[in-house]
Amino acid sequence: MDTTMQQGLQESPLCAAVFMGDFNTGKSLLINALVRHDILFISRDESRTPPVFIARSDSGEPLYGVRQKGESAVEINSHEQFLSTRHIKGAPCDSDALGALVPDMPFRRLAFVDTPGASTDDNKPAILKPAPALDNTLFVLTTTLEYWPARHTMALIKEYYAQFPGRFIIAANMTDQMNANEIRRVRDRARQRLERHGITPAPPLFPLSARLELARRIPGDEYRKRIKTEVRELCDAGFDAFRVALYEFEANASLNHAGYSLDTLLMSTLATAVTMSEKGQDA
Ligand SMILES: Nc1nc2c(ncn2[C@@H]2O[C@H](COP(=O)(O)OP(=O)(O)OP(=O)(O)O)[C@@H](O)[C@H]2O)c(=O)[nH]1
Ligand SMILES: [Mg+2]
Repeated sequence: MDTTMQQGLQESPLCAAVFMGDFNTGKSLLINALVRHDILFISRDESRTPPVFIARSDSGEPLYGVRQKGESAVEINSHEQFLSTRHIKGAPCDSDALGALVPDMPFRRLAFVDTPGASTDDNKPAILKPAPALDNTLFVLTTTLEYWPARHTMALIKEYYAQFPGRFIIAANMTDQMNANEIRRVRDRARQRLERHGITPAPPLFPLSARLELARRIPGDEYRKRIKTEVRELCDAGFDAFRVALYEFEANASLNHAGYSLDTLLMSTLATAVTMSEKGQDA
């Protein structure tokens, strides 16, 4: 490989899907469902985890790492350490980025970024601004089917749509909590509703359930059995369409790198852009 090509490799920004949205909307569970592993910390409380960068590993067991604030090296962690790295009341978090390499994950080149959920005034959403490091990035606003048209969600949608046209989609999670008529109604009218707010052409909105998707691979799963067939089918179809949108993004991205290491993930210009935008969000 000649030097120009190598430079090209280094400069090509990471191809990634960045998940953002309110806390407790299921961003982490959604990524677990996509990569088909229980990698990320899941909680009903605000998780206050630093941004997590996830990509495929070409071998063996999952690998976890952490980047400490101000350091340029990655430390390897156990899964337990990785799961407990977050802001816990009274104990500030010294890490600004976490990484995981997942074997057999269905996406070969697309990396995933889980960002801390936003909630109250003191934890406003860190909205990313266009930058070369984000040129290969798809933004996935994660909300719930029930609350997606809330005023502040609509404001976030507008903002991301304006900043990243054509690279922005909406995952309307927890669709398993709604009835079939309601799901179809939202699904069929979301476009109109977005366009009424001046968001034209509307980005795709996928009604889905991370919870049901994770259980899909478990034969006879009790949770899936409890959900009405019609609802389950709508959730599965929504998730399949969402997965296809991610595969299409991956297939169309200009990519030329061979594989990821925790270093290439956590020292990437994308990781820098995401962690910088989280600055000032610390507890
Ligand atoms: N019923 C149902 N519950 C879900 C679904 N997705 C997530 N949950 C639950 O919602 C809660 C929050 O999920 P997380 O994935 O931790 O949410 P998050 O958006 O990552 O939250 P933060 O990291 O705090 O921003 C957990 O209790 C999940 O089990 C879903 O599709 N259906
Ligand atoms: Mg989370």
